[in-house]
Amino acid sequence: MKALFAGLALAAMVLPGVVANGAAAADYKAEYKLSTVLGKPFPWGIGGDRWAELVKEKTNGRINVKMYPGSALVNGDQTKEFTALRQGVIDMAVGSTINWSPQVKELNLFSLPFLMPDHKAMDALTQGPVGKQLFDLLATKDVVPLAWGENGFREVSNSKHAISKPEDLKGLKIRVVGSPLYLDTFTALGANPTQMSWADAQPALSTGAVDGQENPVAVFTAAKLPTLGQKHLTLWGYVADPLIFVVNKEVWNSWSKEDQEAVRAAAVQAAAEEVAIARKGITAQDDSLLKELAGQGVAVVQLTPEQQKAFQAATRAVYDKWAKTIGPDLVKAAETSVAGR
Ligand code: X2X
Repeated sequence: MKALFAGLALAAMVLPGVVANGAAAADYKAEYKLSTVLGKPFPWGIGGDRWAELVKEKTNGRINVKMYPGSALVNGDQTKEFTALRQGVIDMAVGSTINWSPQVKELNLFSLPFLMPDHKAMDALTQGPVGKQLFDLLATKDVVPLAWGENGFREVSNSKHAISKPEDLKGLKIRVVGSPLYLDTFTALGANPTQMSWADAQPALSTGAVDGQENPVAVFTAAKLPTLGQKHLTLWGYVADPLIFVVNKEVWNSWSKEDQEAVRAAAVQAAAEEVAIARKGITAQDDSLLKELAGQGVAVVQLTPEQQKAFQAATRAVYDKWAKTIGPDLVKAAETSVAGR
């Protein structure tokens, strides 16, 4: 009996990854750093937090995740997140396809103007062959993608006047995120786009250094952008950014099979919950968030299909140019998935 016990103790010492009585293996980190751009109460932050909570629960505390919102692990520069993730500076992330697009050009797919007409189209991409192809691609880049979440359809707002046709954007200074595709789109629409991080966007809006921005309604409200002078909001649904739940590959490989599956299940569950939260209040069935905005003095313009076509026509050349960069086959596959939704 004594000898058997000693033998087991020895095995636990010399075999990394052997877990005795559910205790963490010796090579597990005390804390895993999870990066997000937005924290709570944004849907994105709620999703990241929920993932951390579920991981702890499902691994019986063996994996302890701490969320770092505000792109804090990359000093607020959200376009550096993917590189930091590959390098292992970040262990895990819930990241927007837009912020990773500078490093993974295929992720620009979701930023093609008017590719996705509705949430169903988004689901057709993320939950279908296109989503699988993108996950396979990411898996070659030192990360393990686990689930698709959602930031949402990005609606344009500004402090000056209502936007219902492309000419209304003429000369407006619009803050855009860090993929050059957005510079092309807003330039094509006659606006004056300027790239900056989310951290810099809010002061720029409040001082009037920029006139407008584009972000999902859930972000617009949670960030209280109407209090920063953003009183005109146009629902044009030109692009939407999904979120991706990922783990750095080396970190992933350091975990037991059982813990890997627990982290995956936690991601799938947290992502599904997060998507539902991201869509709350902005659909035909439930437009409570839009009503709330009207109550805050925001003039909301909902484009008619005819009006939307004018924006689509004005950005068609941008679509065609970027389809080549993204990969014509991938774009074709996406168009087919959207058409068949
Ligand atoms: O910076 C933005 O606009 C945000 C928060 O939506 C992203 O990170 C893509």
